[in-house]
Order: sequence, then C-alpha cells, then structure tokens
Amino acid sequence: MRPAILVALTILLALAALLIPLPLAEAAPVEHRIELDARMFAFTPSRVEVNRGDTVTITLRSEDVVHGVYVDGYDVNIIAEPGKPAQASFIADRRGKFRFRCSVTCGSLHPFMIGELVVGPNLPFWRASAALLVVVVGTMLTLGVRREDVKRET
Ligand SMILES: [Cu+2]
Repeated sequence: MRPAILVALTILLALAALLIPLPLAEAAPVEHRIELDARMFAFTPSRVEVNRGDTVTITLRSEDVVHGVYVDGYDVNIIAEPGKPAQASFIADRRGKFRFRCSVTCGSLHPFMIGELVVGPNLPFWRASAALLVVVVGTMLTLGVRREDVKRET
C-alpha cells in the first residue's frame, strides 16, 4: 500500500472514531435526587454518577457552617445555611467529569472541599483514546511502508 493511502486511511479512521454516532442505546432519562451533606471540609457523597439527560436535583444540607456547592460546567450554585437545606435542579446534558466545589469560603481547607459529578458514559475519553490508537498504528504502518520503499529502491 502506498504511504499516501495509509495516511488518508489513518485520518479517516481517526475521524470516524471521534465522530461516528454510536448506536448504543442511552438509558432513559431518570431523576436523581441527591442529598448532599456538607461539613468542613468535605461533601458526602463526594462522587455523584448520573447518565446524560438525567435530571439532577441536589439538596444541599450543611451540618456546621454556611456552605455552598458550585458545579463546574453547569453553572449551578446552591448555598445552604446550617439547618436550612437548599435545592436546585438541572439537566445533566453534557457528558464528562465535572468538579463540584464549595462556593462559600468556610475555613482553612475550603479550597479542598471538592467532589466530582460524572455524567457518563464518558464517551469523549474513549473516542479520543481510539483516535489516538488509530493515529499511532497508522503512523507506524506508514513509516514501515516508507522504509520498505527505500529498501526496494536501493
Ligand atoms: Cu464549605
């Protein structure tokens, strides 16, 4: 096979890995009611997993001082005083991992008061990995073919 064809094939396959819509049936959207307890300096639970399209309702409950929760990428901010739970809902319409963090300065370890919202399955990661693999294999094959050509010519 000529190198140019291999290169074209590699690019095509990499694009396919990134862009082709998978026929994977997505789970029907459900509502997740998450009771998020906040106390210096952690959230419980610290990891929340949902599927894309799900409605997420977070009830933030503070057990000591005023805490907040801000979900990166979703622009959701909830602030709860002790004894006064606060609530917000949003639709998890983007896949990926998103940090949620305390949005009210609550003490020395406040910057470390973080958790993770996983909206899965994490397709972009697998697509990127597949594309990378294709590019690596394609490059190796192309270089191999070139070397054979050089040998033949000499
Ligand atoms: Cu806090």
